[in-house]
Amino acid sequence: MKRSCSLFLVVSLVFSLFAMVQAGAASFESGKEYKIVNKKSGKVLEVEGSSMNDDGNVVQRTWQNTANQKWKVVSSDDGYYQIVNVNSGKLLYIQNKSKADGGNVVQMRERSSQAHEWKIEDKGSFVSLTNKNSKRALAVANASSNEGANVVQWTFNGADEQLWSILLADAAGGGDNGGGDNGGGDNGGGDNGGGGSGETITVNSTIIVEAGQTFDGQGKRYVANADTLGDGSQDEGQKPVFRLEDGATLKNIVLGAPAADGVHTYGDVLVENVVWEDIGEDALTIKEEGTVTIRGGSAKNGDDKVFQVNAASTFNIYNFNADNAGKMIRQNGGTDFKVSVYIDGCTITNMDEAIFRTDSDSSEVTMVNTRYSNVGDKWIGVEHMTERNNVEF
Ligand code: ADA
Ligand code: CA
Ligand code: CA
Repeated sequence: MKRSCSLFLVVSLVFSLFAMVQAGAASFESGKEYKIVNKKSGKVLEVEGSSMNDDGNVVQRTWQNTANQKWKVVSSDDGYYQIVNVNSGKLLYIQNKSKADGGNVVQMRERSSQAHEWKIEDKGSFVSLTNKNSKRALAVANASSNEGANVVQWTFNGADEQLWSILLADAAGGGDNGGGDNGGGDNGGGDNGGGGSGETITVNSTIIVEAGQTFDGQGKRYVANADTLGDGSQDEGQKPVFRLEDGATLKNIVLGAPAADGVHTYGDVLVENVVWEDIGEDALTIKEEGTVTIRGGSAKNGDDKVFQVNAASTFNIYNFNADNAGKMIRQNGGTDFKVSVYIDGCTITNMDEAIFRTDSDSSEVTMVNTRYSNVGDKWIGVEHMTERNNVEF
């Protein structure tokens, strides 16, 4: 933790408990508002011009936190969902019940029709949305990353413009991480990745999420017992609050102070909607080889690193806000294994040294659809980098 900031612990939150609805691995809280972010563009699904009308067009645009960009995901029969625009109250729909590729996606008042129903399926770290009537997938037309590009249906082929993240609209990671040309918006002002009870749990010994298991904190705050796990200072050898085995998922967690040595990963893991209110020694460490995916959430106020990488890995970070630390990602000093970093739709601010620092000639980074400000040298020791559609502000 940074001393200057440790005094300003975030106001505790009161949340009501929501019924969880489940469909496959996807789960949405009734009554919660979500944004639906395209993988390719980083932009969100919106009703154009805040239309209130039937057939109002649905397009993509940079996240602006407006009601026409927020949706409720309501479970209907047999594992399908209706997707309701928060501004208009109308439902995501295929115009004229088209079953053709390119059929236009619009909003429509509730009617009894399968064209109002969507199946939401996990596709790796993203989801696809398939219309029940047409069996076609929600997609951005022509794989566009442009403002206002039309959203249509298309036969699913797994391309990035057909993949989406459905994230809580008020999560801390949801400030303004949508797109490269986003000039405004708030930055990581929220507090909670997952809704839930506002309860704080003191962790006395590391919580192990076993191989293939999911730990859903439902928005509760977890803090380390400083005596048994660590006080969140820069002392090495502190223990993690969570240990994720191969295939584990950690979601909807607030890590409060002290956060000790945060989260340790051992293999392929997913970390979704995890908010570090005050980074401990570091926020997360890749301890063993694997693909580590972070989706949504945020971390702030680290004395040194946010993410520490101690093993060869692929490290995907989507729609995450990192603020006020030494560097966002550090490959362990002096190591030469290969780390492939992919940063998409993030907001990164106030890094003393860099976004990624490595000593390895083989490591690489790709950064897209990301806004950043005051990040030091940006890259230190990085030999291979690709940057697209980012904005420095
Ligand atoms: C520092 C330290 C390493 C390791 C690392 C970590 O880089 O020099 O030995 O402890 O932190 O994993 O936090
Ligand atoms: Ca360290
Ligand atoms: Ca550490």
